[in-house]
Amino acid sequence: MSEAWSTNVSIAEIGDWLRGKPRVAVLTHGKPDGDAIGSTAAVVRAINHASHAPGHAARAWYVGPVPGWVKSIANGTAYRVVEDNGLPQKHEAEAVLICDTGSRAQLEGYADLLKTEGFAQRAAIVDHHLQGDAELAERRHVDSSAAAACEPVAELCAHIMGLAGVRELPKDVATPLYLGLATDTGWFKHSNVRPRTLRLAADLLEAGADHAWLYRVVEQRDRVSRLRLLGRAFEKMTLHCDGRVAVLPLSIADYHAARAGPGETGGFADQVLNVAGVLVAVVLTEVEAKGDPAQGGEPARVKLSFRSKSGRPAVDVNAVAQTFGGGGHAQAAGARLEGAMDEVIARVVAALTPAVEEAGAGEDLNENGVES
Ligand SMILES: [Mn+2]
Repeated sequence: MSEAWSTNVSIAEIGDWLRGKPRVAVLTHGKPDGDAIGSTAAVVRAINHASHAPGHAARAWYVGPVPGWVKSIANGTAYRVVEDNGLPQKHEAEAVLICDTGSRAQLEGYADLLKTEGFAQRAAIVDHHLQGDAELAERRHVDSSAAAACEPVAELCAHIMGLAGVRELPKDVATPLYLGLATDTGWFKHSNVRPRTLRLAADLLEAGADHAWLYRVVEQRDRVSRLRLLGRAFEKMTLHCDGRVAVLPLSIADYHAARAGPGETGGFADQVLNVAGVLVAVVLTEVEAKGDPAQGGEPARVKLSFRSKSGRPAVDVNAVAQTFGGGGHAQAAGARLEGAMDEVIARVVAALTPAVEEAGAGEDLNENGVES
């Protein structure tokens, strides 16, 4: 019988359990983001501050690619990248704490460790996701109403250090916690922000979290090549469905002209959603053929990245992406299609039109001067 994905221990119980362990390996989902790195770096520091043993009692283990800013955030705190260092040895993983995920698929990079005998008995999870694999760890604290894993992890850090509250945390623990809270809420813009999110942010600021430094180090690190590519995408943007759908095609030639590499389009569609009246943005990227399709190579394709505005009216882009064999979330989804760019655009617009009609007009429609 599989266990339910829900809380079965309190934060205090996880804290007490961790405090008795000489060595703790802290894991998180692959391709770690701000919440993953923030929550793990904070708890590693809290354990090591509380530990009187010489050397580092706790260490984070990341499955990459890790973001370029990880060194600035970790700043001397022990971490290892699995691709470079392998998995923690048995003696290094007497206790395992998993933050910001409880999903086996997201922990694939640690598969050999997860398979070791008695792993679940040595493991605890602190997470905020709606789904997870309960059998991974015997101890679970899952708060799906938390905007970030850093919310329950902040409480855990205070408990491990024996403090009365989050406000008493040292600055080097408060700062990564603030990072997780800020990035998982889009710097406090998304619908997951609750009064308690802002109260925790305030407590972390009182503890000395350096929020302006964080924004600079983590967000203000764009490359000129990426912005030039974004410029080309905006230049070529076409609007459809009375300005409610924006389509941005990028060819291989555009990448060359901007001197940009693949993967530099992250966040483009979100930028387009800043346009008034636009409900859905689609970035279409030409992907070169790999080898001869007749010999098992991949034909040329167009990669689709859909984003839709939250709030009302909203379009479920996951449903649209699924009609192309892709998927994702209601507000962010992707797919891949074969065919020439113009052909693919026509198919995408045709698929989006009924969904957009059903959603209705944006209340701010046409403020951007779209000709109707
Ligand atoms: Mn998270």
